[in-house]
Amino acid sequence: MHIDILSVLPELLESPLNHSIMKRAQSKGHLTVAVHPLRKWAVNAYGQIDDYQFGGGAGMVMMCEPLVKAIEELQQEGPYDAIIYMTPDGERLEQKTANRLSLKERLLIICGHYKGIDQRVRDHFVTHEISIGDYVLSGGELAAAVLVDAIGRLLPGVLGDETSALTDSFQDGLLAPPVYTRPADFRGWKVPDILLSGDPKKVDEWRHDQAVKRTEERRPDLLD
Ligand code: 6GU
Repeated sequence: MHIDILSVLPELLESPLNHSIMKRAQSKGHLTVAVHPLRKWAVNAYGQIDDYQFGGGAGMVMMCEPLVKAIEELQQEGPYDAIIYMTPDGERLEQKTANRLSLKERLLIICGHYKGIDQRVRDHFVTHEISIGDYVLSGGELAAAVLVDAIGRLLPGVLGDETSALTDSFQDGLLAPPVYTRPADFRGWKVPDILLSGDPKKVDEWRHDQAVKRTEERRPDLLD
């Protein structure tokens, strides 16, 4: 998969995308990510990319021209399967969104700032609008990093243990069960016997029961 990201603050995306699993995804060749500074397509020598909003009111709006020039130039490399705008008024990101997007080949992600981008870019270019939750961030970069991480770890071959994404919280509609590692007794706090029983069927049943219990307690909305 290839992901292009358009941003006014490209530095914000560097660290999260170049560590741990995202680093591995890229060095193994499953994923390429290119962050493009939007100011490259600024309308003047001052690097202007935003302007006052029509109708008045506080806050700047990201202009059509830099965004459209950037999108059209990047499209020369090949068509996008999705052009995603990160915005708090988008559709809330869920595991199924990440699953679906992980099947695509080429994505473009636009990070919003200020009051957001001119509506005409949304109308004529954007295919998906995504929010990462009901709170407001200063810009779309951290949200874009969340989205790329959620997608990147699902690409075949990225996770060491090929099955581990399948046992994540949410993949089966349930929260993940509790996990334990050595020692089996720490300060008298014991690991549940069943996990030491060596009976994989019993262990699976226990994990499923725990996942249901945890989901009932913490996220009953997921069981509806
Ligand atoms: Cl995608 N962007 C911004 N600026 N704030 C957010 C968000 C996105 N998702 C939740 N809050």
